[in-house]
Amino acid sequence: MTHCILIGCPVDEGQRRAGCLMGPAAYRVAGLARTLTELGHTVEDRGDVIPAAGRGQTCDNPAVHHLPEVIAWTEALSASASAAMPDGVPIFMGGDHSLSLGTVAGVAAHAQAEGRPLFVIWLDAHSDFHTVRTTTSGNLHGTPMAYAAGRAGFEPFPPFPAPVPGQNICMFGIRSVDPAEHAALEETRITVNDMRVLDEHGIAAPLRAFLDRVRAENGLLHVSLDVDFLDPSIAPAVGTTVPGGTTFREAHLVCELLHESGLMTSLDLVELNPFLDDRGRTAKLMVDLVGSLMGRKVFDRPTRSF
Ligand code: B3U
Ligand code: MN
Ligand code: MN
Repeated sequence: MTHCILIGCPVDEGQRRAGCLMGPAAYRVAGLARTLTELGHTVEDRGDVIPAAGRGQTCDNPAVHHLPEVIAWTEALSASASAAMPDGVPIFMGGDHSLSLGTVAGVAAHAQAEGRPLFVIWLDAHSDFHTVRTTTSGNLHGTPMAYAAGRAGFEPFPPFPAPVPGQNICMFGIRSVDPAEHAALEETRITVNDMRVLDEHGIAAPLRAFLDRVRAENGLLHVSLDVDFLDPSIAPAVGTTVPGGTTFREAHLVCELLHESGLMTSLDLVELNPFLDDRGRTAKLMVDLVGSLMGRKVFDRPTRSF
């Protein structure tokens, strides 16, 4: 039994397609709390985070938009995340992916205070490895992984507490990487399991290999689940659809393996744009995936003999 802490993060400023701010409401309507209580967990909904007003920060990259607002979200969400960590497993209901600038920062501060290493699993079509300087779209939802990894180029932001070492970061589902991100990733020890890897080896073996390392080092594990990790044919409610995503079955398997590991200590649900959904279908799928992440399964014993 886990104490699940729902935290609404209605962030919309990290991209240009309005609607992610309705994400937390959609998760509540789709029954996230009920799903968790039915699995035997306790649930506390801390409501939606309210950021302070932006303070007018600027940067040299003219493409970047809503910088002060995203910095204000980062500060507020980082504080909410580090406050929630000692109490249970926070589930951050987004909101676009720029919310992870704050959630991962707060989780990293907590991990540092505990003296434990932090590991991150990034389930996404994109690597989100731009900096404020390199982004060409100017959408800050394309930057949080680089911030957490401690890349230079985030000067207007608070310094990231205890950057996550590259070897502690593992990405899955990747199929859209910009040239600047590609060059920067090549300089790191981040494991990028792109769709080619998943097609060739399946998702279970690379995921188990990473989870073994988290376990061996007694790490905390933050999971960041972007709706576009999933194929747009099953999850249409997302601003940036990228064909060739994971299937319903692959996504559930990832979640089941994560549950079995017992290692996940915090979770982001990001990029759901309910305005683009088809009668709540994507919101319901995301809630079902959280069900698998938190223990829903057909049989208790995962590998039965045939
Ligand atoms: N890498 C591109 C596209 C992108 C990143 N994250 C999303 N889209 N959702 C960018 O704009 O930085
Ligand atoms: Mn993303
Ligand atoms: Mn994405």
